[in-house]
Amino acid sequence: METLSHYRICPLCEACCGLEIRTQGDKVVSIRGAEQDVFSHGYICPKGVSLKDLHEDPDRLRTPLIRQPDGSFAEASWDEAFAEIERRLVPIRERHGADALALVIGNPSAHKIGLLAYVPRLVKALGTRNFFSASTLDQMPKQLSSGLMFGHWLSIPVPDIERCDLLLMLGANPMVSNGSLWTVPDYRGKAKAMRGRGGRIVVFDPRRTETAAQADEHLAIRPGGDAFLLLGLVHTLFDEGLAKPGRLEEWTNGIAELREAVQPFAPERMAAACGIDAPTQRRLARELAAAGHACVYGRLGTCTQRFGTLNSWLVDVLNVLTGHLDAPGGAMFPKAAAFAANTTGQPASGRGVRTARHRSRVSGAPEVFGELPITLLAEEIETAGDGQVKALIAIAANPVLSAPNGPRIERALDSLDFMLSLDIYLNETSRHADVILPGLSPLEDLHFDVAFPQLSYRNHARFSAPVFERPAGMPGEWQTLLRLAALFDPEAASSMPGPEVLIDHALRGGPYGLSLEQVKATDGGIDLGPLQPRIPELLRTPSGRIELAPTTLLAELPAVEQALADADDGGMLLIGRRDVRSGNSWMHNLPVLAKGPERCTLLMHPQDAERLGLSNGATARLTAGGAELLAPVELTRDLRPGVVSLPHGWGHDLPGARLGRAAERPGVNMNALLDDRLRDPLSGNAVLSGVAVAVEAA
Ligand SMILES: Nc1nc2c(c(=O)[nH]1)N[C@H]1C(S)=C(S)[C@@H](COP(=O)(O)OP(=O)(O)OC[C@H]3O[C@@H](n4cnc5c(=O)[nH]c(N)nc54)[C@H](O)[C@@H]3O)O[C@H]1N2
Ligand SMILES: Nc1nc2c(c(=O)[nH]1)N[C@H]1C(S)=C(S)[C@@H](COP(=O)(O)OP(=O)(O)OC[C@H]3O[C@@H](n4cnc5c(=O)[nH]c(N)nc54)[C@H](O)[C@@H]3O)O[C@H]1N2
Ligand code: SF4
Ligand SMILES: [Mo]
Repeated sequence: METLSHYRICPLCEACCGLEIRTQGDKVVSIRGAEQDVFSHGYICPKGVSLKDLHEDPDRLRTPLIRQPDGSFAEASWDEAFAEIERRLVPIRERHGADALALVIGNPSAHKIGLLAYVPRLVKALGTRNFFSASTLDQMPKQLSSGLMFGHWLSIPVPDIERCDLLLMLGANPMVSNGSLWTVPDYRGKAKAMRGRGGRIVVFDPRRTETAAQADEHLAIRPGGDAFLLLGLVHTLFDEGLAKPGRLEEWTNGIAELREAVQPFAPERMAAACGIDAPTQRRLARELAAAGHACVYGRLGTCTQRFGTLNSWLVDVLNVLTGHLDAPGGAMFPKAAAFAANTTGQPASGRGVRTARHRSRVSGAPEVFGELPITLLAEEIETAGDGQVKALIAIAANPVLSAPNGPRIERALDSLDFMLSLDIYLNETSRHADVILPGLSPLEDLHFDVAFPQLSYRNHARFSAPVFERPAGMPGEWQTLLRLAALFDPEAASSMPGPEVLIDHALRGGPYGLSLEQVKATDGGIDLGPLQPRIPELLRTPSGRIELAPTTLLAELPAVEQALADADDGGMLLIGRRDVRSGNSWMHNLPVLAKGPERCTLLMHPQDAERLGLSNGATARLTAGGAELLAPVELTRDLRPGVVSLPHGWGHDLPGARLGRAAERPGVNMNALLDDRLRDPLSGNAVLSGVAVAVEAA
């Protein structure tokens, strides 16, 4: 049989690698990195290879499922599934109003144009304010700080690593995660090249991660200590006369207010709370100011904290004050070929961002970027009254494992009048649904990244066609979403074209005036060059300037003072971690990733283990609030003493899920231990790291 070679962009993480997929008939023969890809140049990780297993996974859903009166699921046709949805979901909205229907959107939707570009249409048709997503488990703090500073939620600067001499990295592990809010395939190779040119990388992380081990300097920051450290660094810049924004000075508001506001936060006062001594803080501030091309980059570990928004802001404050924002080799803004709000409208002016246009019903949390904190989903379902959530549509989301207090979410889901899941598995969350509608295998779908070119280390335009024809009768997810929307508002659905038309339109209206045909004509995409300075053109703040000292952020500084007084109670702090062979909560069913050593272990420093009477392989009991977990101990000196680490996304032993392989080694759900009341009040983001736990031998 003839072997065909296909070019396919990987949808499994933010690195967006181009892959070469060889097929014979309907079989995948091999998957490797596509050498001709103008952006990823042949890089691939084990998850890319797992697309074959995903395509072939017998547990992956290929037809809709409808829950039967006995609780089991039966396969159904699409018409039957939609009839059930129409019969049960539509009346709930008629009876209880638009807000009675909530939406929860998960991570894979950021990687699928068929979901990302069409979910807004469903939201509009539903008219609900109860919109929740994984963004409040992840990057909402960075989106908020960027919105306040630069005027748009997705105007987020990224390290220009190919020209950088000094990279300070906080709370990120791109050697494993392959980058986040920074689309950078082959971080390892780029970091190596940077160091080869004499550049330096400094990593702040409570664990000596794979990224820290490969860097020049690792500083084991105390979990939750970033706000203290970053304030210490900003203070030093002012204190030592090193604050020199250079070209940006004329485009920046608030420098004097900021200088005043950070006055109390000298490194000498911050040292104990962040775990980094004052001379080191001062040295790093000086190095940052002196470097020709430098960048500060903070990611997940800095967002999933009480001061997530402050951290995200202070990272860019450092970039601005040292003249490294928007400068080659510094923190730069990509210019995407399509879909970027910061390339449309009037340059250097805009409306900025607003929050709290509405509030959550029960706790009164402000809306941010149209979303409410996902940690409040359960209470909106549980709490009776006007506007109570009675039905839920979950789209590519597994909050039972990925959000704090999963057991409470499970109970809440069970109490709904109706739940619909758009998911490719019958898993921990979708098992609670009344109807499950599957999507395509990634190999049956076209691919165009809407979000990640806005976060890429280099500008580019790429598209990939489906590898296989989709099975007869199987709709694309965009069609499923429009069909759903039409149940509530036929208008909203009818006017929306398919993805190819959408992409072509966005490319033509984009800053490079490309067409889809032009991009398709290439094998490996179009390189649009290194990042270029974009200030003031990029700014969409009402002032048309960078807002360095937004009042809502300055108003949080007294809370930092308070936390400083409360810091260090001497207990154990739990942090998370990621693994190369894992993708949040849903890839443990794929053989190529599931093999190898046990991954869901509790990492602990030998010093702590000795004190607690634990040894390698022993079982530890973790307790927090009323919850408890048992996990096998793995000793390592890579962890800061007093800190333990568990990965998230495990706990595949819940009854009713259909994940045969994952259930063989289920692991434990670390989120079952986390307190859903802890969040960054500004962005609504959950606190997932640095959480106090008690640890003992079981
Ligand atoms: N403790 C702790 N918790 C965390 C984190 C952490 O670091 N620590 N990280 C957080 C972060 S950053 C994130 S983004 C969230 C992620 O949490 P979620 O948004 O819940 O995402 P996943 O865990 O990736 O689950 C994705 C779901 O989508 C389904 N799916 C996969 N592909 C498709 C598809 O093509 N179509 C459809 N319809 N469904 C699909 C999967 O079966 C699964 O049910 O987890 C968060 N939770
Ligand atoms: N292989 C793999 N790749 C993935 C994923 C996956 O599950 N597996 N998930 C994807 C998703 S959804 C995302 S959002 C990205 C995330 O990608 P990254 O942002 O790189 O996130 P992590 O790899 O979780 O690294 C976060 C780091 O923060 C550290 N940390 C914890 N607490 C603190 C703290 O208080 N301060 C500081 N400074 N550091 C702290 C942790 O020890 C950890 O090393 O990864 C994506 N890529
Ligand atoms: S790094 Fe991310 S995009 Fe690249 S192959 Fe791996 S999972 Fe896919
Ligand atoms: Mo994420």
